[in-house]
Amino acid sequence: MKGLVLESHGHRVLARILNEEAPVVQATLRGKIRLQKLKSTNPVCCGDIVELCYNQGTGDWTVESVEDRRNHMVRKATNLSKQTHALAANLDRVWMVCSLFEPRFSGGFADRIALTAAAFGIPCHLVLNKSDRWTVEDRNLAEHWRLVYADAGIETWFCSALNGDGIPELAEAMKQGTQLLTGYSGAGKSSLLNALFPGLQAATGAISAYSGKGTHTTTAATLYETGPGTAVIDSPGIKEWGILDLQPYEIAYHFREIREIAPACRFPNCSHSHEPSCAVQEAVKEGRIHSERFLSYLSILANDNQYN
Ligand SMILES: Nc1nc2c(ncn2[C@@H]2O[C@H](COP(=O)(O)OP(=O)(O)OP(=O)(O)O)[C@@H](O)[C@H]2O)c(=O)[nH]1
Ligand SMILES: [Mg+2]
Ligand SMILES: [Zn+2]
Repeated sequence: MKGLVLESHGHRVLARILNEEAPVVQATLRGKIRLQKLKSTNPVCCGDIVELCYNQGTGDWTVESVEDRRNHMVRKATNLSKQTHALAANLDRVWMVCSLFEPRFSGGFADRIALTAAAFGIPCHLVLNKSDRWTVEDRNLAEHWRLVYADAGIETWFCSALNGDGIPELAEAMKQGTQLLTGYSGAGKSSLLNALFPGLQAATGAISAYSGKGTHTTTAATLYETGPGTAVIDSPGIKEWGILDLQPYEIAYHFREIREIAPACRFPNCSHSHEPSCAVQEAVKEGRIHSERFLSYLSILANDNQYN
């Protein structure tokens, strides 16, 4: 029997049996699946389609195999870590849910998520939540980021889970396929899902007044089916997004602004970090490439060199 994984907890998953009026079942992974995917902290993740088997004798369900994924979002637990962690599989879009403050927006963090989505061929959007708290200057800052990401080929949405601004538009955009919400803890992913899909009851948490950082309220990625063939995945907040091993040219390729200008560099294998007659560096100086994105690129490049 085929099942859709709704939650994954290491070697146990929660899955819904497909094409049947069956309830959700808990199933344990067969040892061979664990061995096949040793490098991953979670061999099966939400959004996976699995083959389930019911054991008459024990009354237990097991996951026999995992179908090949169309795509997935995978990161390293930290930059130093060798192990990978799969957030979710078989996605139609990734939403980077951020706020300007509490937690503070970080272009470097968003760019790492965007790079990963691009590397797996998944369209990615930016959401700036908590617009109810913006002053005029804050809104200008939000508009600035919107321009930066428009040049990167990433659409930005402003919204507030609190007062409902921008929610109908977002709800409409999420009515197709499977959507993953990811980002820092406390940015409002779960609140947003509750505002977008009333009745969902995703758990939310208050920001700790002491640290200004969110408390980790969502503990496991959870897939919620929102209609026939449509789903949203809430995921636990992330502190650091470790990029998988990508070659320098792949990193440059997935920064759209860099990809467009790179053919004008003198050296075909230019890394745009130190080479003479680099068209990308020139474009940054002239403001045709936003310096925020270029700095992200350089920092990702430097990390990678460290580990290769
Ligand atoms: N002012 C304001 N506060 C919000 C908004 N959305 C969420 N919050 C608050 O931000 C805090 C964190 O919200 P969550 O929805 O739990 O954040 P999360 O991104 O799911 O966090 P994790 O599950 O830890 O990753 C809560 O106190 C929410 O009430 C918003 O649009 N405006
Ligand atoms: Mg949450
Ligand atoms: Zn160059």
